[in-house]
Amino acid sequence: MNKMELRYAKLRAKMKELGLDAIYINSPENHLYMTDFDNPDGWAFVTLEKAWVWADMRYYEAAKAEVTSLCEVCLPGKPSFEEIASEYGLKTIGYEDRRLTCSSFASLENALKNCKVEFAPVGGLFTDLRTVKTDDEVENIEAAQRIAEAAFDHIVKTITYDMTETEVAAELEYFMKRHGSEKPSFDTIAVSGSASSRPHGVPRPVKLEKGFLTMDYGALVKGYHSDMTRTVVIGKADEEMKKLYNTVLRAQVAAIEAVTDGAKNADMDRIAREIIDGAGYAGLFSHGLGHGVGLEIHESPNLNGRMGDAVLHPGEIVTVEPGIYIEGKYGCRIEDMVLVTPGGSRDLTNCPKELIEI
Ligand SMILES: [Mn+2]
Repeated sequence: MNKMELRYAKLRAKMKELGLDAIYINSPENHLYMTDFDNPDGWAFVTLEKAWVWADMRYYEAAKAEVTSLCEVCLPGKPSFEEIASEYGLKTIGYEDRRLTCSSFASLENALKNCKVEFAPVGGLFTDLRTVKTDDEVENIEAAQRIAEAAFDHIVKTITYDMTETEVAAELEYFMKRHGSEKPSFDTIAVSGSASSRPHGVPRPVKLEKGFLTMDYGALVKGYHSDMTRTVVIGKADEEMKKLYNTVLRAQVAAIEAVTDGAKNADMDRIAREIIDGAGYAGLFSHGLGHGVGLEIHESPNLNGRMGDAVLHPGEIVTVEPGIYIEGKYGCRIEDMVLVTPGGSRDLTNCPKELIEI
C-alpha cells in the first residue's frame, strides 16, 4: 500500500467503527492529508467506496494534476452532495465538528435536506489518525527544521544592536522563504529584554533591548511544520541570567532524555518542572512542556500535567520547550522537536544550545 492507500484504509476502518457512511472534510489540513493537494478553499467527501474533492476554477487545473488518484476531482456542484447521498444510500455523514463553522454546517444540512441523512461529529478522528507520523511525514518535518536551523545560523551572524525585533522576525522569515519554506510555520516570535518574559510575545518595532532575545519560529515544507525556540543574549549575560538559562537547558535535556515509547506524556512535563521548581523558580514555568507537530503547528499529543495516563508511541513528534518567565524582567525558553522511536527518541533539532552572547 502506498501512503495515500494506507490513509484511506485507516480512515475507512475508523468510519466503520463509528458507523459513518461518509465524511465531509473541510479543514485545509485534513483536505491536504486525504487528497495530497493543498487548497484552502476546497472540500472533500469520503464514503466507504469512493472519494471526491471539489475545487473551483482558481484551483481546478492544479487539483487535476496533484490530487491522489484515489479521489475524483470535481467542479462545485458536479456531482452534488444530494446526488452522491442518494446514489450511495448514505445515512450517517460525519463532519469535522472542531473545524466546520456553524454557517457551513447549515449549508451542508441544506444541501442534503431532501435526503434522510443524519450528521455525526467526528471529534478527534483525524487528530488520532495524524498523531503517528509515517517516514515521509518525518522527512518533511526534518526538511523544514533544517531550513529553520540555517536561519538561526544566519540570524546570529546578522543581528546588530540597531535592529528591531520586527526586523529580526522579518529576517528569519525572509531567509526561510529563500531557502525553501512555503511560509512561516506560525507568526515568528522575536522578543527581547523585558518583553522576553512573554512566552508568546509579539515582535515590536523597537531596537533590541539588552538581555535575553527569544526567537520561536519554524518553516513549512509540503504543509508540514517545524517548531524551534532559541534564546540568545544581546550583550553580556550576568550570573543570574546564566543560572536561569542553564536551569532551562538542564530541564530541557532531562525531559528529552526521558522521551521514549511507553513513557507517560505527563512525566516529561513533571521532570522538567521539578528541575525548574527545585532551582528556585517555582511557578515561573507557566505553560505545558510541549505539543505534537505535523500538518498543524499544535496537534496531538501534548506533554503536560493534564495528560492522565496517556503514553507516547513510536512515530509521534513532540516539542520539548520548558521556559522560565519573570514578569516585567525577562524570560527564556529552549525548544527542540523530538521523534519518539521504539525504545527511545531522536532529537530532530540540530542547533546549538549553549548560551550565545551577541
Ligand atoms: Mn512549540
